[in-house]
Amino acid sequence: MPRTVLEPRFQVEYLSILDSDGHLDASLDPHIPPDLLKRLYRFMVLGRRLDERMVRLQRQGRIGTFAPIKGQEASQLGSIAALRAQDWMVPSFRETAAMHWRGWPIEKMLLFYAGYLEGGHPAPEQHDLPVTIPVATQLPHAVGLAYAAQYRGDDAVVMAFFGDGATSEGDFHEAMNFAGVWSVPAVFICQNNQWAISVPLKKQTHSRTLAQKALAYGFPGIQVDGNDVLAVYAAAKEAVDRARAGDGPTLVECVTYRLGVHTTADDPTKYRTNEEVAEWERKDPLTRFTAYLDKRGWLDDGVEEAVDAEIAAAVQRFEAFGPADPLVMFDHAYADPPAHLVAQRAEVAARLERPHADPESPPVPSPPMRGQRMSRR
Ligand SMILES: Cc1ncc(C[n+]2csc(CCOP(=O)(O)OP(=O)(O)O)c2C)c(N)n1
Ligand SMILES: [Mg+2]
Repeated sequence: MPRTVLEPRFQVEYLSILDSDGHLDASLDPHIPPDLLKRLYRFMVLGRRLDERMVRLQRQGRIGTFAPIKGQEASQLGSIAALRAQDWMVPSFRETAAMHWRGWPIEKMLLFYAGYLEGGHPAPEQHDLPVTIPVATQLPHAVGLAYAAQYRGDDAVVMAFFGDGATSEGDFHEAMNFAGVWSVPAVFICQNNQWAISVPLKKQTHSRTLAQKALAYGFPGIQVDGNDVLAVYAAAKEAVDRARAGDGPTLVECVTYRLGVHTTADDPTKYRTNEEVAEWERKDPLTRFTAYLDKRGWLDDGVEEAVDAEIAAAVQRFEAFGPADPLVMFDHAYADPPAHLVAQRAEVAARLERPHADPESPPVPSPPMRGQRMSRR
């Protein structure tokens, strides 16, 4: 049966500039100024060291569950470095290094993971959304922000982060569809770290790449070596420039690997092999970038010591913050809280007032009338 070829030109490109030994493909050199390279390096080292410190803080019970970034420093920082301050960052839940680049103080991120409401507030002048735990729900928000920027004529690009697992969610596809239809100034950074908790990539999709999913929505997708900070930066910069010029969205798939646990509540030895991890450790983004900078003579002394001191000072500020107010957990989810939550809040408030009262006979407040607002302590 004769058929007509409608679209013969679909293609998905792959970009890699720095190999695992830190050798540069000179024909692809994006000529990033040394000052920016040094800044990227400092933030990559800080991202790695902060991650290690946060795991220890969690194990000591000083912060709660969090998602480490080890192995994904180049994906996060190479991409976020392409944004300007007036642009918008929309994170998922694994972007500590990128958030720090955007100006989130370390102590504020620690407060978030210790359960403080204050840890989730971007500074008033900051164009960032807070951490989003529900997978992929931030993507329609990102497209809404980009649509608003386009509508108002703001000179702003929106960069949204998500994982390989998020591409299985309806929110991802709805966001991509509207991004394409409205041709919004958005850049989608998919950190394909090969795993969605214990579910491997091959169980998420039968597509050859995640980048190609953009083609179905009518805009370009590119796959990059996500452990090569130069390649990530080059691809993200091109995508941001495209968006800023009014040429619409791009999906950038960063092929990387989560070297650590999914969260501090996870044990990856239950579902993946040591050989697999060792293979990706040889492609560590930090080792190869260090080797490259060393070859160029751009490796400054004392970076590790300086970032460790910065982290230690931030941990001290975090610990001096004073106890969190447990009643805050009842705020903000509902404008009109249901009766059982109002009763629970009153019970917690009473226990806080009389911490030594007999726990067997808690005061049982009568449920308030519907519509009654809860006030903070
Ligand atoms: C809507 C929703 N479903 C399930 C979860 C539980 N969950 C948290 S992270 C995660 C996997 C996400 O995988 P991926 O998108 O690849 O991101 P990664 O964790 O690898 O960074 C799941 C299923 C959730 N947070 N939200
Ligand atoms: Mg993943």
